[in-house]
Amino acid sequence: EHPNIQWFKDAKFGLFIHWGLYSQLAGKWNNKRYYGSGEWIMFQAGIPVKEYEQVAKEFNPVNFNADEWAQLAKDAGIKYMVITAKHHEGFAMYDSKASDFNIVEATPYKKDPMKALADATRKRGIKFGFYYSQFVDWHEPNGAGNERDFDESKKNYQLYYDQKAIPQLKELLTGYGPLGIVWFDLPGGLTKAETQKLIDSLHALQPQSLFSSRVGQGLGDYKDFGDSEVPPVPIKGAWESIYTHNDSWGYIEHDMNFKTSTEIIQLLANVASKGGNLMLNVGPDGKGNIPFYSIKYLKETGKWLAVNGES
Ligand code: JFZ
Repeated sequence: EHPNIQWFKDAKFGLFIHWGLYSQLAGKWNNKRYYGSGEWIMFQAGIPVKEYEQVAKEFNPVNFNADEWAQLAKDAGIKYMVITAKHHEGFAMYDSKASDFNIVEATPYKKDPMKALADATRKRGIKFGFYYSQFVDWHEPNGAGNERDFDESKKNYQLYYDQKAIPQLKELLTGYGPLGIVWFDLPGGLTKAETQKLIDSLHALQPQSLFSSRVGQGLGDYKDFGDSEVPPVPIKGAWESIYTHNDSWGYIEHDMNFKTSTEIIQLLANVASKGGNLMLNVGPDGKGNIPFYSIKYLKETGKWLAVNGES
């Protein structure tokens, strides 16, 4: 068991944030609407890498306000936040030296929102963490998942790990203060020994940081269930259920299927009764606004927790 697992076991409620270039597209491409997973639009709409790169030129989240996001989490009774530093699209939402496909180099915004968010959450006693898609990267010839732009038989996953994923993970673990969590996703391309080696080299940078089970090979410091999954019976050990507030992880303009505060509270109670944490996702838009109904229902949830919750 990880020596720093106790805060996580006690946390009960986390906030997941999917935010990237897909947020700018908002579930639409060439006048066609997509539904279900806004962060997969590059894949679903078959957008070529060169065209997708142009989206960065329109991404300018001028309304992003780290203190507002962190305060919303605080008011909602949330104890930890995990935000997408790089999703499958391959775009770094922070100042990365390892790839210039990042928010500072490739967009008119030119700033690193993750620095501000790391500070704003920690200032409020909320643990801060990064989601990082370590294997799937549709932007890179040697990353997994994009067989339309890149020939699979020519891929060298190890090269991608060495040149992008590992350097970027090291940037995230050294440039943003103490991280509560590194949330890996969709593992692949590494043996168990290689995965352990990756974990060890990253834990060496931040021993107190917890790594999610999607680092792969049955490793990781706590267990994540599948999306929108709660175990039927109580489970021992540290674990988390993840849900998104509406139907998509990344922002989709025409997805209005938000859970009410009553539904969120029921979900929290169900997960907590089995001994786990609920990490609920919101998808801010391309301007940096958290959807109106996410703000409304999260605040209502926080009001209820302030009266009826344990702490
Ligand atoms: C992954 C991503 O592909 C998706 O875009 C989103 O970020 C989500 C949180 O994670 O999707 C998964 C990964 C694992 C499972 C299901 C969806 N799973 O193990 O059931």
